[in-house]
This record gives sequence, C-alpha cells and structure tokens, in this order.
Amino acid sequence: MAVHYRTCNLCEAMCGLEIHTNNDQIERICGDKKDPFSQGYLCPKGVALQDVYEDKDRLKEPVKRTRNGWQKITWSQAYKEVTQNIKEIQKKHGNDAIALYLGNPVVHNHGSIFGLLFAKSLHTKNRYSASTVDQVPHHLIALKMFGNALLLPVPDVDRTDFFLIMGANPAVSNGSLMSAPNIAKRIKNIQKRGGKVVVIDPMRTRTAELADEHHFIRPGSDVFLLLAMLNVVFSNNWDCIDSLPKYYKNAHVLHDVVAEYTPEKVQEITGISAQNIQQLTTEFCQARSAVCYGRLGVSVQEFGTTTQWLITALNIVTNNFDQPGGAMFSKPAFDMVDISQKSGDGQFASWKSRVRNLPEFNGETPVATLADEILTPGEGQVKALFTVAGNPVLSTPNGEKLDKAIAQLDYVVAVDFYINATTRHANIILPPTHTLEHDHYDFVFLLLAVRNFVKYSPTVFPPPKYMRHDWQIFRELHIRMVNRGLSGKIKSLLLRAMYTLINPLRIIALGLRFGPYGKLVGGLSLRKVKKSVHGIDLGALEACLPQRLMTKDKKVDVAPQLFVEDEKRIASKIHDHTSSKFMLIGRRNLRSNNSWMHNSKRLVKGPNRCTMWINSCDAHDLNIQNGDFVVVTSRVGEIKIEVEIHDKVMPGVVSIPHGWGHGRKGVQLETAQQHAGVSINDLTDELYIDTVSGNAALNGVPVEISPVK
Ligand SMILES: Nc1nc2c(c(=O)[nH]1)N[C@H]1C(S)=C(S)[C@@H](COP(=O)(O)OP(=O)(O)OC[C@H]3O[C@@H](n4cnc5c(=O)[nH]c(N)nc54)[C@H](O)[C@@H]3O)O[C@H]1N2
Ligand SMILES: Nc1nc2c(c(=O)[nH]1)N[C@H]1C(S)=C(S)[C@@H](COP(=O)(O)OP(=O)(O)OC[C@H]3O[C@@H](n4cnc5c(=O)[nH]c(N)nc54)[C@H](O)[C@@H]3O)O[C@H]1N2
Ligand code: SF4
Ligand SMILES: [Mo]
Repeated sequence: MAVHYRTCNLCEAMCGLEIHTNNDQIERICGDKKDPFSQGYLCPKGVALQDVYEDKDRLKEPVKRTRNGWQKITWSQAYKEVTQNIKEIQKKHGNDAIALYLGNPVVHNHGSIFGLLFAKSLHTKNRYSASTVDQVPHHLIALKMFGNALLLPVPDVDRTDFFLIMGANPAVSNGSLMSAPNIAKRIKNIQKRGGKVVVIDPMRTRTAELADEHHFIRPGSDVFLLLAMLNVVFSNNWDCIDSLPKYYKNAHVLHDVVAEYTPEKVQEITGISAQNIQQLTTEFCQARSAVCYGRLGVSVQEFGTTTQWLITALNIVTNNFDQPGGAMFSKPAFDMVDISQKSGDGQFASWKSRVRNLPEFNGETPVATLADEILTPGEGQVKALFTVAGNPVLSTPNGEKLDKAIAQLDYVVAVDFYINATTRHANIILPPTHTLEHDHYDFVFLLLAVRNFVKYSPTVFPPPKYMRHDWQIFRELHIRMVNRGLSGKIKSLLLRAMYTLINPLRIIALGLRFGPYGKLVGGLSLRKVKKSVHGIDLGALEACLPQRLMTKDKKVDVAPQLFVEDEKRIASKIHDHTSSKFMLIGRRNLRSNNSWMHNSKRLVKGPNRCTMWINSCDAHDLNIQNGDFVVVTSRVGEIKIEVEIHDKVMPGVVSIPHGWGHGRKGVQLETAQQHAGVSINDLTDELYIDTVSGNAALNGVPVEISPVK
C-alpha cells in the first residue's frame, strides 16, 4: 500500500489528489486536504482518473488500420511508416499538405513542449488547435494590450468585493483562465465578507444559483451590455482615466467608442433593462474593489474578442486592474510568459488562410476552416492530418463536414489512447501513457492561478517498457522528421544527441531555477518543490505593472485599433438581431470533460444528459413535453434530441452540451457508445465566427426546432 500526492490534470483547477495504491492498482482517489491551493476539494472527474487508467479500451501500443481491422505494430515500425508517409506527402504536395491539430489535453501535459518542437519541424501553415474554439480572443487581447499572448489577467477572487461573471459557469467547469479550485467556497467567502456576486448568462446556472444576482442575457449581446456599462461609467465621471499611471495609453479613445451606447439603447438587444444596467454599473463602481470576468460564453461567440477587450477595459478604467481585488497578473515559478517572449512568439495576421482568408495567430489557423483547407483543391491543399490529444470531429463547428473531409484524406495519424470519432480515421495511432504513468507539472495553469502556487507531481505507476510518453513520441518523430537529405542526416544526429540531455524534468528544473523565485543559491529549486509533496503556496497575486509589460513601448494600450474598429460591425448588429426564433448555446456538466471521459461508467451513469434544455413557454408553444424528441436544424445540419424543460434557460434560447456523438461507426469506446448522444457541433456553423480573431462562434447559433411526431 502506498499514498501518492498529485495534481489532477483534467481541468484548469489543478486539485491536489491523494491516491492510495496497492502495487499497480488504484485503491481510491480523494482530495488532498494538505494541498494549500485546493484544500481537499475535488470533483467526480478526479476520481474517474482511475477509470481511464483501468479502461480496457485504452490503447497502450501503436495500432495500424488494415482491411482486417486494427493491428498492433511495433513503435519502430510505427515511427518509420508515419515519418516516411508524411515526408512523401510533403515532397509531392508541399509542406502545407500536412495539417496538425492539437487538442485541449496538450496544455494539461508537460510533454506538449516537445509537441511544439515537433510541430515546428513540419513547417506547415496548416496548424490548428482547440484554442480557436476556445480562448484565442484572450490571447489576442493580451498580445495587443500587454505585449504577450500569455500575459492574461486573472480575477483576484479571494480579495474582490464585487465579482461580475459573464458567460462562465465555474461552479461546474471549475474555472477557466482562472484556476480556482472550489469556486463555490470562494464565492461564499466573497459574500461572507460583505461582497456581492452577479452572473450574466442566458441560463440560470449553478454559479448563478450561488450568486446574489443573475440576469438573463440574449446570447451574443454582451458587447452591448459592456458598452452601456462603460457609457454609464463615463457619463457619471466614475472613471479613473485622468489619474491612470503614464504607462496606460489611449484610454480616452474609449469615450468615443461607447458614446452612443446608452443603457436605453441596448436594453432590447441584451434583454436587460436600462435600470438594471444603471444599477449594476453603479454597484460595480461603488464597490471597494470589483472585477469583471468573462469566459467561454463570451469568448466563443460572434463578438468574442471585442467583448473580452471591453471586460478588460472596464476593469482598467474603473481602477480595478493590477490591484488587489481586481484583475491581476500572476507570478508563476516557471514563467511561460518570459519563455514565449524570448522565443519570439506574438504574431497575428502575418498571413491569412488559403481558402477563407482568416488570420493566423502565432502560426495557427482557425480550426473553423480546417475542412475547407482539406476539401478545396489547389496549391497548399491539405492531404494528411496529424491530431494530438484532440477530437475535432466532435469539438469544432460543423463536425459532420470535417468528419467527411477527414475520411477523404490520403493519410491520418493520431497521438491518442482512444479510438474516438476523430482517431477512428487514423492510419496509425500512437498511444501515449496515462497521466499517472508520468510525472506532471502545470506549465500553463499555474500562470492562471488565483494565488501564486507551485507543485510537482511524481509518477505514480512507472509504465511497462513497451509504452511511451507523449514527449518521447514527439521527440522521436522530430528526430526522424528533420532527417531529410544529407544535411538532414547530420541535423537528425545532432538532435538525437541534444535530446539525450533534455527531458521534461530537466526543463522544469531549469525553469524553476531561472524563474522569478529561483536564485542560483538558496532560491526555489526543483528539489525544494519535490520535497513539498502537497505544493507550496507562494502568496497572493501582486501588482506588477509596468515591470511585467512586454509591449515595445512598455505601455498598456487600452484601446488597440483592431478592437476599436470592430465597433462598425457591432453598430450594424443592433438593428439586425431578430432573425431566428431560437438561439443555441452550450452547456457543461460536472461529470463530463469535453468529449473524452464518457467511457467512464461512474461518470456517464444515470439519466441521459445529452438533452436539449428549453424554457417552458417555448415548450408550450411547440407543444412538446419533457422526454419528447425534437429535430433541431441549423444552416449546416440537423440532429434529433430528447427535450428537457427547464426555466433555467431563458425564452428563445436552447442549450445542448458538447462532446457527445460517440455513435459514429468505428468508434471503439464501449461505455461511451452505450451513451452515445448526438453532437451539438453537427449544428454549429463553421462560417459563424468572431471575425476579429477567427475564433469559432459556438454560442448563439440560430436554429429551428420541430417536434418529432
Ligand atoms: N465539467 C467540466 N468542466 C470543464 C470542461 C468540461 O467539459 N466539463 N471543459 C473545460 C474547458 S476545456 C473549458 S474551456 C472550461 C470552460 O469553462 P466556462 O467558461 O465556465 O464554460 P461553460 O461552463 O461552458 O460556461 C459558459 C457559460 O456561458 C453561457 N453562455 C453561452 N452563451 C452566452 C452568451 O452569449 N453570453 C453570456 N453572457 N453567456 C453565455 C452558458 O450558458 C454557460 O453557462 O471548462 C473546463 N472545465
Ligand atoms: N459546441 C461546443 N463545442 C465546443 C465547446 C463548447 O463549449 N461548445 N468547447 C470547446 C473547448 S473549450 C474545447 S477546449 C474543445 C476541446 O476539444 P478537443 O481538444 O478537440 O477535444 P477533447 O474532447 O478535449 O479531446 C481530447 C482527446 O485527447 C485525448 N487525451 C487525453 N489525455 C491525453 C494525453 O495525455 N495525451 C494524448 N496524446 N491524448 C490525450 C483523449 O483521448 C481525447 O481523444 O472543445 C470545444 N468544443
Ligand atoms: S475540478 Fe475535478 S477535474 Fe478539475 S482538477 Fe479538480 S478534480 Fe480534476
Ligand atoms: Mo477549453
């Protein structure tokens, strides 16, 4: 019997786990009460790590698709075939013929650093990731305002007196771009110290139920609410722009941007009365400290970038930025911001995508156009796809079109341990070890934590010899990919030699040593971090401007031109918002993790969760009852789905969770197939995007609904 302490890597909350094992078996998983960050909190998914570990459907060795089904092959054969095929396709059709898609768990796995090196070795413009169905608006704002895409402000929830949450449901999602385990407790603490929590959401979510106040908002209209709030701030002279430190510039530009948008003008489009907008703004400005935080519901929609920009602008002009209780930057022990700055990241729209002319971001193309790049003939057409830890068929807009497009490709490779809706198309699947079979360090999420914190998680189960870690797979592929021609041979030999010196552990050790708490002698080191098995609390967030700024002029651009210009698009929307009867939005569930944990019996058991929620008034109009089936239709497709009537969702809006749809032929996930569900992304529209960033707009999709007789 042994007890291991780990960080759960499934979501951004980074809960401390206490894992009791008996040889290579897990006895139980519970929350680590001594973890200073999560203090014993965990959710049902953390416990279900055991199910993934024990899952008989989990691949452990490479497999190749043959006429007689999947066949096991050796690692060396797999590497050889994969790299030979990729090189041949690139030789014949050019480098851009290979597309790469990196899914969400890449960021939750420190092997990803090696994945990025491999990605660069492909020299393709066709790089995609889950970021463009998620948080690219945040990165673009960080880049334009603060000079680095990773310099993301985090709400200081533990000290704020007024927490305004827009389009996020952290009580279920456990927070995003805000690592804050046990948000319910943190919200209660705000209330206990006399503060207030307000939620703006088209659904009365679990977070809304915990809050003091909730307002329904029409999907996609948050930008108008924020313009009106800023309008109220300026017309009452509640702003601090005249007293902002000199390292803020262009704050006055905001005045003109918001001038037209009075609360009266936006009440119809938002569905929030002028009086409530006045009241909300008044309370926000009068609170000792306040912070506005917006996430998926306001990022992954038509005005994602501009909405997120106005959220940050609101925090800045009300003197709630880089101050306790407002939006603040972290000081992580391993500073990815510094590393990305030194490695020259930070480009936007340096080129546009071939078919739809969408802007790249840091070398990545919006995934909403991946299917177009596969299906449209011409120079640069995608002929092969490489997916890593992703399931874009279920997670990106118009998944059905992408599904069909992938089926036509010459070659598909996946680094994944499941045969899911996407990887079933692979010619070869390279499965990595399970998270408990390798050590773990959160390069990314410690950067987004609401307290400065550090923790290293050692391996729980050393894997058998025949298995490989993600980073080992990328390392080998990278070495083999550079081996093209004579000079390539030399490069590849040098790379192999270099790679004997670097592994994730060495990178962590160096990062900590040269990070903000490290000193050559006496500072924070990997040894010290390893010794504190529950993690080390490094204190509350601290003000750090202007030192932390990465802009060339060392100033915060409060009103970057790119965002200011979007006001034209916004203005034209105000008269054109009543096109469709219903607007479709997403929904998360505590026992679900995007598309990939539905093979755990303990998570999927119980009533069908892949249902459409609809308000009782709308259900009455359509003459449908709980448990009836309806056909939901959008521009791109239709699905048939069971109805649940809930007044938690506002009239005119329907909600369907994402990540379901495991019934596609060839999926090999026994439990998930029994609870297959349907995919909301067979309705979401690849042409419906936030045009500023190219990020998909998965919320607010117009749909029609008809009852099934
Ligand atoms: N249990 C669970 N946890 C997860 C995940 C999961 O799948 N399951 N996924 C993880 C991932 S990858 C992420 S990125 C995070 C996301 O974490 P969150 O950002 O908290 O995401 P959601 O829970 O989807 O909450 C989005 C909210 O926005 C609302 N919304 C939709 N459209 C609009 C709109 O136009 N305006 C406003 N104001 N609100 C709108 C929705 O009703 C919903 O309540 O969650 C992570 N955590
Ligand atoms: N309609 C709608 N669509 C959405 C969303 C929404 O709110 N609404 N949310 C979007 C968001 S925020 C996100 S992040 C995306 C997620 O979209 P994706 O990243 O495309 O999909 P996931 O479901 O996270 O798939 C993860 C895959 O990684 C594999 N995996 C897990 N751990 C590892 C590992 O350690 N190594 C490797 N190599 N593989 C691993 C799993 O087996 C699974 O196949 O979905 C997006 N799609
Ligand atoms: S909230 Fe759940 S899934 Fe997220 S880190 Fe904690 S235990 Fe893991
Ligand atoms: Mo995400």
